[in-house]
Amino acid sequence: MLRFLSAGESHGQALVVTVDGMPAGLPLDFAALNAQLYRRQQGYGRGRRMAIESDRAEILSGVRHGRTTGAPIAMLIRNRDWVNWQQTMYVEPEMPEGASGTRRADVTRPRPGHADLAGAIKYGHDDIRDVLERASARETAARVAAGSLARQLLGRFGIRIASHVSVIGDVMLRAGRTVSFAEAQAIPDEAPLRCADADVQQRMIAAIDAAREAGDTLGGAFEVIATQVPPGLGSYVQWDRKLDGRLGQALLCIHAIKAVGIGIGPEVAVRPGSRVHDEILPAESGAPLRPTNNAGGLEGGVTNGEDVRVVGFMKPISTLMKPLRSVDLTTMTEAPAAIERSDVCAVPAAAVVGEAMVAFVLADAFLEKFGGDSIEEIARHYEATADQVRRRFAARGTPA
Ligand code: EPS
Repeated sequence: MLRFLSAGESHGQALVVTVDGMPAGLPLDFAALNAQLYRRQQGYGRGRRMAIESDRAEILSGVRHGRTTGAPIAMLIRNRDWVNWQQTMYVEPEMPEGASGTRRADVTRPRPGHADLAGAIKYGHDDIRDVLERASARETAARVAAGSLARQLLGRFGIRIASHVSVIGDVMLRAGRTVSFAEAQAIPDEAPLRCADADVQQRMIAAIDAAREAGDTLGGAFEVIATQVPPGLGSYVQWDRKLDGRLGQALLCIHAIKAVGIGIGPEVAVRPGSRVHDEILPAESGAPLRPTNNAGGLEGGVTNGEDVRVVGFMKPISTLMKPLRSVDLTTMTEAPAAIERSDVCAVPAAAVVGEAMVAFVLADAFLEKFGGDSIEEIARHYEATADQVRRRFAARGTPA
């Protein structure tokens, strides 16, 4: 229903993203879109690049007088750093006159953990820059722009999304500590690591400082929470319609994400069934109550009306200032891996990207269930379904 394609290199002119499938008639909040891009740039442990950029999305199509028209929405995010890279990244066969920046030497020593080696083999590149420019996590700015449109669509129907950082290296929230949607939502964008516990956050900062000092990097984990998600998104009837599978893909395709948990995630493997499954209790009125939400709002690949909770586990950034061993591909001899300017830790940024990807997948599933060409049509379908569910449960206990 909803799809997007991005293009752009980390040090090229710009990122571009085209979002297709947005219904007509959605008023867009441009400031909210740019606020999401700003959030992605924050976080203790980012590198110098984030001081250069201040990402803004320019909408080129699909929007008129502030409202979506139903046509594809193309957006442009310029790279301010481009002025420093023109001599390295020019598009023309010959360096254009007046190209600025410096001409950088070829990158020939792949970084373990990055796409460098696999990409150079796959595409036959001698200069690994042809790989890393596109494999860079800079591309996630485009995803946040696309996700922000999806978030605004969901917001029209009361669905909201927040995130928090739960792990940095070996520092983590205490076991069993559940962060509510309200708590995650209340964390200020300026909080250094957007962790829900101030003491834990201080220890996380210390861990990042120690890693920087050691020329090392740190990964971690974040949780994305979506609230007021209507029941019935996704389906159990076919493998590719299961929403948990689609959310897994949405997070695993973010740079450096190596594992995903839904609800209590890997904990399900070690607890007995009685401590995993969320009981179903009768309510005074309305839908049955769930006293716990270990399932993260998904049963059978279908939303059950509880908050959707998804955790992303991120590996440490692969550019190490104290590089690991590698091979120089020109001489095939051992050499330290290349060093590119980079971040020590980018988990808070990944959390914002995670929100965007979850928003995108939820909006896609939302349009599948309630779809229409305009917001008005979708709203009619949405209200009618909500009403039907209300009536079904209101009838409880009344004799037939
Ligand atoms: C990033 C931009 C990049 C890196 C980082 C994320 O900019 P530069 O390479 O100019 O410093 O800061 O990308 C990586 C860690 C990576 O491995 O590519 C961004 O916009 O998020």
